[in-house]
Amino acid sequence: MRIRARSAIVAAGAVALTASTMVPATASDHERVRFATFNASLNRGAEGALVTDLSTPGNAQARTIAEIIQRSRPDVLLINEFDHDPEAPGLFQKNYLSVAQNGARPIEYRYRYIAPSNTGIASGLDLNNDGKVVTEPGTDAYGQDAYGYGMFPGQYGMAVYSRYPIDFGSIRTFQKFKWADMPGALLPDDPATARPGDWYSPDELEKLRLSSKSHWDVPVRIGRRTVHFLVSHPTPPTFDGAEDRNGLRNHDEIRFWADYVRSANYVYDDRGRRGGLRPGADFVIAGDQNADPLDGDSVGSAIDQLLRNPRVNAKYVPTSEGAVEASVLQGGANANHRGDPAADTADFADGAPGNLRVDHVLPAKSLRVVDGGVFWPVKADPLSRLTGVYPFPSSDHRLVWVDVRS
Ligand SMILES: [Ca+2]
Ligand SMILES: [Ca+2]
Ligand SMILES: [Ca+2]
Repeated sequence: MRIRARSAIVAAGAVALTASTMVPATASDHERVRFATFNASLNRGAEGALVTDLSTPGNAQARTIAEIIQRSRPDVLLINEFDHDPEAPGLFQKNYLSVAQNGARPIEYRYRYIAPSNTGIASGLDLNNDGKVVTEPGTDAYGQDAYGYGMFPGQYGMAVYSRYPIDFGSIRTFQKFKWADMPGALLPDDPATARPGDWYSPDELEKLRLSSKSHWDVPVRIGRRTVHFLVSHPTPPTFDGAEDRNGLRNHDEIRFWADYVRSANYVYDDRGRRGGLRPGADFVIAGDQNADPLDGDSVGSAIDQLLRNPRVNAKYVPTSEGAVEASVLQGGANANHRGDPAADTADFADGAPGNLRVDHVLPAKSLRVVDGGVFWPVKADPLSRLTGVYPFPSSDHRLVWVDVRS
C-alpha cells in the first residue's frame, strides 16, 4: 500500500518532516522493534556546511555513517552531532540512507524530526567568567558563552529518524527549561569567592538553560502502543575549570530524564506545559550521555541516575567484540579502567579518558529487551573499515542498539 504524503507540521519552531512515498512500518502487539542511538559526528565547522555536504551523495563520511545505519537497521534512531537545519534530515535520507552504500540495503525512514538546539545560540552572558560577553559567532570564546557549546547556532544538534509514525502534535521539547528551576540543582561554585554556588550570577541563573542541546520527548506509535523516545545529548563533563560547571551540568541533564520518567511535576516544556511523563507510559531513553558508569570524569555516578532508576530496564548491556579488541590494542588509560571494555561505545584518546561507555539506549521496565549490541567490528571483519581507528572514517562513537518487545 502507498500512503499519501502528509504536509509537514510546523510547531513551536520545530520542523516535522515526512517523506512522500515510503510505506510506514506497522507493528503487531508483540513485534520486535530496534531502538538505536548514534553520535555520528555529522557536525561541521561552519553554518550551512552540513547541508552542502548532504546536498549531493558524494560525502565520504556521510556515506560511511549511512552504511553503518543500513547494516544495523534501527527502526527508531537518534543521531547526535547533526547540525541543526530543517533541510538536513531529508537530504541525508534522500542522498545517503536511500542509496545502497557498498551493497548494503537502503533504509527508509518515513518519519523524521529535528528542532533547534541550544548549541551556539548566544546567551549575551559571560558564562565562562573570562570577563567578556562574546556574541560574535565562530570562536571558542563564543562557544563558551553560548547556551550550549557551539561555534554557530545549531552546531552539534540532533535528529530523530523513525520507521514508525511519530505523533508530531504530542512532541514535547525542553530546550528552554532553566537549570535553576530544577529543585536541588548542582549549580557550580566560584572557588575564588566565599559565597557558595556563585559561578553564575542571579541574573545569569534567571536565563541559563539546563539542556546543552535540547531534551525531546518524541512519542512513536508502535501498534496500539505509544513509546516515548526521550532523547538528549548532555554536555561533556570536561573543558571547564575547578568549578566543574560542565560536569555538574552533565549530571543534571541526565537527572532531567531520571525525574521525568518518575513524573516529576517541576518540569515544564517549551509550550509551558508542566509535569513529567504520565505514570505507566512506555519509553526508551537514548543518547550520548557523556557519562560512563565507572570510568571518565562524571560528577558522582551521574549515569546511575538512569542505570539504577526503578523505572528503567538497564539489565541488558549492549556489547561488542571490537571494543574489547580495541581496548587491548590501544592500551593507555584503557588498561586501568574499571568498566568492562566490551560495553564501550566511544573510541576516545588513550592518554585520557580512554574508551568509554557513554552512549545508552535504556527502555522502560514495561518493555522487554530481547537483544542488543554495539556496532564495533573486530579488525579482521571487513566491516571494520566503517569504524576504523583515529582519524575515524565515520565517528569516534559507535552505534548502540537494543531490540524490545512490548
Ligand atoms: Ca565569556
Ligand atoms: Ca564561591
Ligand atoms: Ca581510544
